[in-house]
Amino acid sequence: MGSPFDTDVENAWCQGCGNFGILNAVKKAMEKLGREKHEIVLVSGIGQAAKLPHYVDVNVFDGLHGRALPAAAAIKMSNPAMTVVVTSGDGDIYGEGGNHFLHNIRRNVDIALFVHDNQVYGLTKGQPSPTSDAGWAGSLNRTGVISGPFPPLAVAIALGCGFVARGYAADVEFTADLMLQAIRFKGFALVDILQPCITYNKKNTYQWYGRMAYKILPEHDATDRMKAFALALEWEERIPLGVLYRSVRSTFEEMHPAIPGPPLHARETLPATVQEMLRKRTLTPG
Ligand SMILES: Cc1ncc(C[n+]2csc(CCOP(=O)(O)OP(=O)(O)O)c2C)c(N)n1
Repeated sequence: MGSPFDTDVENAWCQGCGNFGILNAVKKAMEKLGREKHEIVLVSGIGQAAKLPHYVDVNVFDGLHGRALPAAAAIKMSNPAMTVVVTSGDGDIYGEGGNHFLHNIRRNVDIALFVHDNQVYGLTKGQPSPTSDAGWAGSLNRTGVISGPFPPLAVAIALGCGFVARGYAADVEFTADLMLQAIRFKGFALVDILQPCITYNKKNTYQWYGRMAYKILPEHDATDRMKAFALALEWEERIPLGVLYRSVRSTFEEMHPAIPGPPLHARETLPATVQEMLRKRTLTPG
């Protein structure tokens, strides 16, 4: 059955790719969110995962490689009433965009970030990504990865990210529910999603994730940061799915003195104010 968020853009993903489950989950979450299409913007970087916004009928912005978050932050700051969601790959966000990942969490900009974590650079045909398992050997790294993997959830918790969760592309309903919670959360919210890449990652397959992944028990107290941290570091034998950590603090938009008030497009620009600014600027040496 179709979704009101379908587009007629031709899909470029491999048949059976984990990205399809994530796309369906995004559309389900959008349907349940109950906001108008023009109130939502999907932002991405570059990669196979970063094509997702093309397939969802809302406002979209494709940033440069690794630069989805700065664009998303600017959109949110200039119009805080918008629902701003970033969807992109592990290479894009944790590699090229790693610095933006750290500092947008630290600032607590109210953005929901969904990472398609296939542990490989898919679009560029199989190089290891920051989350590739140590020892993993792909078509472009035949002797295996030497470095240990970047632990996104542990890093996010360490930085005080208020909503930290993990989904799984093969469990669409479960992942859509995490996405909806992340979008409704006030502050930076991360959902890292296990996403099998059937073409370039022959280790972390549907079977492998299916064996390793388990749902966090309902008794888990998501406000307990140390317990959340311990869960975030689980990987070698079992991979926890669900909300690991939850805590609320003021958002960047709430704290920034210039942001509260009407959105930028609705503010009046008085020529006299601009002239005064220019006059001061030309009088200021340096
Ligand atoms: C500055 C820059 N460096 C490198 C590239 C080449 N490049 C395009 S996509 C990509 C990797 C994307 O990997 P990931 O984010 O994991 O997404 P996937 O394709 O696996 O979904 C790279 C290295 C680029 N476009 N721009």
